[in-house]
Amino acid sequence: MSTEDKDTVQISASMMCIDWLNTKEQLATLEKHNIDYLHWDVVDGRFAPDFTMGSTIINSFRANTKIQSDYHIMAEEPSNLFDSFECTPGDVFTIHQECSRNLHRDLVRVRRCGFRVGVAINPATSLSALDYILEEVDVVLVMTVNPGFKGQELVPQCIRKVEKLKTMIRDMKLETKITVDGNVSYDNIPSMVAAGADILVGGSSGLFTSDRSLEDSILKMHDCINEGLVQR
Ligand code: S6P
Ligand code: MG
Repeated sequence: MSTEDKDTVQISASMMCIDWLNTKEQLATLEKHNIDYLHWDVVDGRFAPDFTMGSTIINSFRANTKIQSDYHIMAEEPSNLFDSFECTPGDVFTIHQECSRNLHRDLVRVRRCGFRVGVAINPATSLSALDYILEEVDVVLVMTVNPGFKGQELVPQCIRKVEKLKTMIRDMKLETKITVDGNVSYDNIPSMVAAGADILVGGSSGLFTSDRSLEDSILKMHDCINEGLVQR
């Protein structure tokens, strides 16, 4: 895909999958190829197992790049964390529908912090959970694996969910973007894009792969995106 078309489908680099011993070099490659977002998975060890990154690590990257941030907060009662993360215009801040006691109130607060507002839903969560909230959000993040870890297998019925969500968004004449997160692999990208994904989270199966350079992986992802776009 040429850089002129890159707005059609964007790439968000999952930073928990970066090569931690070569972060400076990898960040430069992401910038050189105009990667759209850095995807920050924040896990609290309660909503999802394991722990990932906190604001100290994230802010040290942010201070060294112009790439926008795409925060993915996998934490119970996310409102406790709203003030912990820095924001520049265009950054996306996504919280889970399953984690928030009062989703509407939390989304209003996220917007007031200056972020573009995102809601994430787990594989087992129905789209009906978005019925009275969709018009308030800029991005819906459809989890295509269960939250917590890299390197998991796609939950295949989530592709059907993306397709249905795209139809809902079109019918409601909204501008809401759809992010897919989890096992965004070369095999899965074409069907994810064909179903309507606008932002792909590149992790260990598409972007930070063990058998290709980062540069090659980016080019391969663009090829797969193009394959999906022709199927739309
Ligand atoms: C999972 C997290 C994701 C992963 C990413 C892994 O909890 O939200 O952002 O880091 O999806 O990618 P992959 O290709 O290893 O599944
Ligand atoms: Mg994520």
